[in-house]
Amino acid sequence: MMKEKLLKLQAEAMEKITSASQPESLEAARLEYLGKKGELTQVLRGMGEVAPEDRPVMGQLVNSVREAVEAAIEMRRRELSSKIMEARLEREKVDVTIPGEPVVTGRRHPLNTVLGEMIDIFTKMGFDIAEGPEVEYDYYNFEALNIPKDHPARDTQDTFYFTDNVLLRTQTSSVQIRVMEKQKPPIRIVAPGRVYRSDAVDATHSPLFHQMEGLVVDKGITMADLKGTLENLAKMMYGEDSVCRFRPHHFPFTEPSAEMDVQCFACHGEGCRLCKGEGWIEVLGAGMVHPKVLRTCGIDPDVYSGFAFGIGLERVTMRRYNIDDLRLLYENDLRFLGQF
Ligand code: 2NL
Repeated sequence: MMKEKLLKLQAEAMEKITSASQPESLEAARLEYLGKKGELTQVLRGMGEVAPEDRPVMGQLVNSVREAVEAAIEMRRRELSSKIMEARLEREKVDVTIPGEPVVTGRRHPLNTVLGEMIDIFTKMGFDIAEGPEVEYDYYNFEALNIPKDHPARDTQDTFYFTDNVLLRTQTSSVQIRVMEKQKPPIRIVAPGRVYRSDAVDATHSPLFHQMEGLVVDKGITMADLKGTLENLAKMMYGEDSVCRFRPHHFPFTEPSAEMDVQCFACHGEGCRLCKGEGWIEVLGAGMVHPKVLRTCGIDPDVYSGFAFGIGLERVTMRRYNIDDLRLLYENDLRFLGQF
């Protein structure tokens, strides 16, 4: 009687265990048979009613049923947890071989790259960066720079005027005049920025372009300081082995004035397409600040002297990246800008 009951319980338990599809239903089955109030536990409690001579056999039977049920539960537990793991692995599967989506990133504009490099070079040489207004008084743009009323640079053909006295700056010298007005020497500044000239647009002209001017004023500044500083600039920009030359020139605001060339890095002075057969490439204009300019700014030219220079950023950029048309720098065509 009891044996039959036990075997029936075992069959029932096995059925529930193998059909349990969740850890929760498996645990419910375990409690149902092996828990404190479980069916098998009850049978074990009832052993007292079994005749003493039958107890060893029945005891063994109860134990073997319990062990079989426990073993089945353990097996099913493992099956379920590996099923759960498999399902999870499937769900969280990542195919690391799928090619990545290209990320479209912005780029620095080539003019800005060149500007950044030049600011870096001058900062390392001890220069400060100075800025000033693009809408400027005639006085700061021309008058203070020893450019008289009848000078061709003041021709309305070249300059955008708002009124007789207010204009768009044609060079960033105006920034440097403002600094000299306010600050006592020593002065060591570069003034980068937008400048404007009333030019028709073509491959080499634009009404808006960018310039970087530099100014050094102190006691005992000579042409040797000018040459040393600008040769250093050329070496930092074009390489340690670049060769420079200075040619006499004329600017109203410097005396003496010069232009600096670097030897063509494509042909090393032989003459080629890049340098248009010259062997040299013009890089900048410079000179010793005119005594009249210093005096106008309240600096005594008998005590102080200085040098100044101006560099066109577009020219440097076009040379650097082999760009043959200035307009490409302003059109913001992403097919062009994406190349740098
Ligand atoms: C050029 C030449 C130059 C200066 C700019 C300057 C500024 C002050 C006083 C004296 Cl406040 N000079 N600037 C001097 C020489 C040349 O630029 O070819 N620019 C594109």
